[in-house]
Amino acid sequence: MKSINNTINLENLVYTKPSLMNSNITHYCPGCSHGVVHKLVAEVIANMNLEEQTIGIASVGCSVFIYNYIDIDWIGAAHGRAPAVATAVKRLNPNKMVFTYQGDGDLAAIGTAETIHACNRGENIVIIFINNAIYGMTGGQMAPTTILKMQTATCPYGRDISLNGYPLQISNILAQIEGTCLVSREAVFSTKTIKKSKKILCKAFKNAMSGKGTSIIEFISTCTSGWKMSPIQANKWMIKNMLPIYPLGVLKDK
Ligand SMILES: Cc1ncc(C[n+]2csc(CCOP(=O)(O)OP(=O)(O)O)c2C)c(N)n1
Ligand code: SF4
Repeated sequence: MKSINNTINLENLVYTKPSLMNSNITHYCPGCSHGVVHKLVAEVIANMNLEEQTIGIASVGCSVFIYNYIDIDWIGAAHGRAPAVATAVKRLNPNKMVFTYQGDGDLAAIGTAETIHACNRGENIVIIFINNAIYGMTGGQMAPTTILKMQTATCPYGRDISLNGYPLQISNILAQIEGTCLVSREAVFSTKTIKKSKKILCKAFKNAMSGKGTSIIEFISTCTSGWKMSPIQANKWMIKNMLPIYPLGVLKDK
């Protein structure tokens, strides 16, 4: 990293690999949002000089191997249990910055109880929530966040209210809980959204360090393989179909 920076003109620098991202090649599909969010997380931790103080809780789903890419301390949690594990880690290490990184299957299906109760206790942690409206890792099954009429492996005719209920806007529920201090819905499909996401992540990490309560940053994300779309198609589809159900913006900031 240092040798690259030493040989380029820093004034003209528009992109560089975050210092905390190692050279392992990620397993993500082209066009998947996970990689972009990983980069942001790595950048923000380094910018805030929290490299030695951060403990990430990896969950189950496509991002299960996040610990192979970002060089900080990690613990792997069983599917859905990341907020419970984060609770223990933060309580035992109050000076550490503790965050979870979870998909919508992990956070809003099997882990609903852990998520709600960690927020209700106001644990001083950050929850990074990747909502791609599908179970990516296991082959594209319906998630609670799947939008109406969206076709998945387990609702091939499209999500139907009478059979499957409504898409779960779980961040709106979490914003109602007293223990949460920051709940925001973001995305990473453009320079503008990426810059905004970085700022809000920084705020969330500061909250966790100053004991303000639980911060949740939801990223409306693409799953090119699960949706069976090219990266460009997936981003266009997401903007057109997901953002009306999951509008971007701050839901709570106290
Ligand atoms: C207790 C348990 N139940 C089910 C599974 C199978 N499983 C692995 S990943 C996954 C869903 C992943 O979807 P999501 O959390 O949305 O993450 P994504 O892969 O889309 O990033 C499931 C059901 C498991 N590993 N453990
Ligand atoms: S299956 Fe979906 S969520 Fe998983 S890496 Fe591929 S695009 Fe990303």
